[in-house]
Amino acid sequence: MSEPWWQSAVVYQIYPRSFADSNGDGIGDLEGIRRRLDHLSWLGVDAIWVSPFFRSPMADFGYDVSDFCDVDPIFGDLADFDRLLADAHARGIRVLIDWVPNHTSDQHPWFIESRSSRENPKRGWYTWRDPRPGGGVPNNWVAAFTEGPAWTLDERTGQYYLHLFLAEQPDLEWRHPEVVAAMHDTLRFWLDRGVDGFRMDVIHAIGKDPDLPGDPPELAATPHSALNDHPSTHALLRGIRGVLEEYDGDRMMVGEVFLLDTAKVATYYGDGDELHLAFNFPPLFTPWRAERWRDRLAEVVDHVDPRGAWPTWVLSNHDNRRHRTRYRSEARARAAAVLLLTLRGTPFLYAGEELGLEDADVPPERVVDPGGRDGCRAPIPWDAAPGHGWGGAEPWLPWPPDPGGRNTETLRADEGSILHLYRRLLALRRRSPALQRGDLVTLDAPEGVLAYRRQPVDGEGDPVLVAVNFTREPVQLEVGPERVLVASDGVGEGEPYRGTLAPEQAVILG
Ligand code: TEU
Ligand code: CA
Repeated sequence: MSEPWWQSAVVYQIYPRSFADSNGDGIGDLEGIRRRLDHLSWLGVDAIWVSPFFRSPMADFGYDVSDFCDVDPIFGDLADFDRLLADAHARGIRVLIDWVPNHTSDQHPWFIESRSSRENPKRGWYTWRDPRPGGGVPNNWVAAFTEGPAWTLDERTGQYYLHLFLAEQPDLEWRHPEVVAAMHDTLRFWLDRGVDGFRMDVIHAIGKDPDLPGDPPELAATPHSALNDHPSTHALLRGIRGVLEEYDGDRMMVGEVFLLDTAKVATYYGDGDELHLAFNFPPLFTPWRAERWRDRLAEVVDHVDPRGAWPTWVLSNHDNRRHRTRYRSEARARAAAVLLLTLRGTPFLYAGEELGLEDADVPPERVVDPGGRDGCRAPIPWDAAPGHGWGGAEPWLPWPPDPGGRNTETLRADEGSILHLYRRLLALRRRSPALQRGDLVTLDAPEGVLAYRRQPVDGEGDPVLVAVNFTREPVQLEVGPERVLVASDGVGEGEPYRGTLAPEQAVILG
């Protein structure tokens, strides 16, 4: 039996506003993505995940959806989507879209109806509660971004509605069967169009405790979205999985489970009947230290593997500072790329990390995101010319540092660049069954070094050995007669390994 495609795939996240602009309005769009598919083919990614492009008032730049089954005009239209999908598929690139099931926009027709009166048939599609006796919010849950209450009073009907994110993002009430049915239909809409699957936004939050118990006082400053872990979500996920299984062709779902605890994250794979993949975010918040990374690997071995579940790895996304910024040097970003692309599991790249982009320095007057996440959403520079491939208009956010040097065209012309390193890593992964699906065995290594062997599962292909020197010193590491397949700094590739790792160097040996 062949293994599912998403286990060996490398997925590339595209934040559509920031990727490529086709019509010179300074905002990236679907046609812009389509025109840049050659870059992705050349790089060698297997799939793209496109962040939301649905109709939206853009209070949260598309994560506030007012129509799940249409494209926002700023990004194009359904025909543009169909063309993007067809052209991606023609290149063998799968397409995942971003489904936002926890909430809608407050401008979604469902919510407009729901808030119109207490008797409206859609009242129960959202979570409405009376003020507490004597007035005040129903519980102490805190919303993400604002750190204010997760409740907003609707003056007209005298009740509060729940929103774990912005007030413009009311939470759907998944205990209501009509919500389940309507949301399942939004999946079918896109599955019918041919998408290969979904990234599912804050999926762990869709089921809530119907009693809405307050969060413990010591966690009262933590957004409830990072704490919500109610058992009812698991049955909802099995229902969602059932919708995907109505379709052929290995459709998949990867869930954003924003609980910073790998043991909890692992439960969302269910018994092989919930998420196919779950994002595990503790590594994304892990500093550049060998011991800390060893712990992260051990957590996956302890909690994900025993379920027969397949891990994921991610270092950057559209919500957090890029790892190039967090780790503060290109040498580390290169070594981190070797790590990310050689661990056991599905790696997710965030557009621009292959260019070694740092977050943009966004002056206060240009900050537009209520969560302050603008820096990592800076536009991707495509060439060295002043518009960097974005046509005339000033893009919606400032450029990342050094767009004249750090752009796709300039780095493609430089074989020693980080972009070429990513390409070589992807090419090696693609031809190495050990890297794609092999077991991972951690090896003894000197302090500050993480070393592991990737062992082919069924004797298919050769094992490879990976060593990452997290320190600023050269380190001796004896591992027998091996050849350097890839080195993060390019030094010694194709030559026999000499038994020493350079400072902050990572190598793949085989
Ligand atoms: O993010 C959910 C989420 O939990 C994060 O925003 C988290 O609070 C943040 O990373 C803290 O570091 C998802 C989307 O990825 C995000 O862009 C949306 O704003 C949010 O859901 C609401 O839809
Ligand atoms: Ca545009």
